[in-house]
Amino acid sequence: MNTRYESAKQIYASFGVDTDAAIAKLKSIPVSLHCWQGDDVKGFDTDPTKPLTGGIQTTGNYPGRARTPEELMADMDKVLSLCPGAKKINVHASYAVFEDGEWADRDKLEPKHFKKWVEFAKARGMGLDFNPTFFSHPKANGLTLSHPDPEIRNFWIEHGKACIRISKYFAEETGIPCVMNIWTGDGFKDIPADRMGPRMRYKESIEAILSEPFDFNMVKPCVESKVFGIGVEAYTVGSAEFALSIAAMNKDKCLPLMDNGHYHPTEVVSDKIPALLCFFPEIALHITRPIRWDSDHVVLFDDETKEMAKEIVRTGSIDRVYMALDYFDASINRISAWTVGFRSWQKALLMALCTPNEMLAKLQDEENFTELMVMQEDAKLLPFEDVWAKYCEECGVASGAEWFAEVKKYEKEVLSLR
Ligand code: RNT
Ligand code: ZN
Repeated sequence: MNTRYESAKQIYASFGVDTDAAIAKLKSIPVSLHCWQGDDVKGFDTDPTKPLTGGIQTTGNYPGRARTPEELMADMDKVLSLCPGAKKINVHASYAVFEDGEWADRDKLEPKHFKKWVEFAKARGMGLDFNPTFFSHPKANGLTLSHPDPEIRNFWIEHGKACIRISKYFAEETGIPCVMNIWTGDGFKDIPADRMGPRMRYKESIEAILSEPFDFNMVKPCVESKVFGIGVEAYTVGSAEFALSIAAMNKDKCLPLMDNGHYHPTEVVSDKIPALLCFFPEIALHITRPIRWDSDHVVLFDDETKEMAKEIVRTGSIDRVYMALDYFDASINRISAWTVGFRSWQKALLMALCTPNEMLAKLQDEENFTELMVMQEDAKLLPFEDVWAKYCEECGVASGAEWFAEVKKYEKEVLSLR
């Protein structure tokens, strides 16, 4: 194995790539693991038999879904043990852990309801990210932060503010900045009579949430855009232009978040990353795999995933991009779904770090497009597997599919008993 790595290292060196440095760098890049793959985005604060709302949908009914915080955290631990690299945990507000029969509505959530998550993250030396939950709730019927009824709007503004306070608590407890993402499925199924009204109300609501005091070095509020959702096909309040503009106009307290499932199918987020980095000091990403629409399939090591990682690395922006996974597949073993997605993004980052970016950019600047094509194709066959194997070995995880044996064992011993 080490001989294979030594030989690969030499081949990469001849392209000007330092694989030892690539491996060391990747170990320092935190990637946020979303808690919601483990339980089909159900959370713990509402009736789990009620459907998911907000225009998103999990499909499939593979057995073994996590039903309690304990089950979900145990499942996440299994995933963490199978994945290389630095991790953060991404929690939704609907995953509040209530104790002793206590319950609080979304506008009344407090840091104490997330103590268990802080303990979980701290014990594993990880940071936490957070998301207010503007869906799957009786007051989330079509519109939330953009609702014409001030009472409903205020309820959700109070939820957003509560979530800023919880994000502060996460950052203070872990010492690691907390990315807090605002996404709503607000929109209409059919042709609206007023497109601007809801957007003006959404804008004012987001600004009201951001008026809650926080330190922008430690809490990173984001606004995530979307093109459309299920049952919300005609109009989305938080469109791309809306979300980008609100982030641009509130640059001292908010970042844009791009989810690569949230654009028209021929648009690519890999191209949008360097566009935003020309203007925003920091941006955030939701990494997913859309098939024909925002289907939230498991992230794979596919071309667009690689291209997104490349843009982050070759623009020198690793420290400017907050990366989080966002998908939910209920049709296969959920631990495996989580693990494949996390490992795929790790592979994409490592491959990007092992790409002869400087050499290729030089060819482009010299307008040597013929050689650029030849070298880009050549670089695809570099002995990446050997570098990946070395990285996994150093991180103490399997490099190949041997990890799946662990998942099968866990399914037999734990998941199948649920
Ligand atoms: C939905 C958005 C959003 C959610 C999570 C659960 O289309 O992508 O980010 O997936 O908040
Ligand atoms: Zn998303």
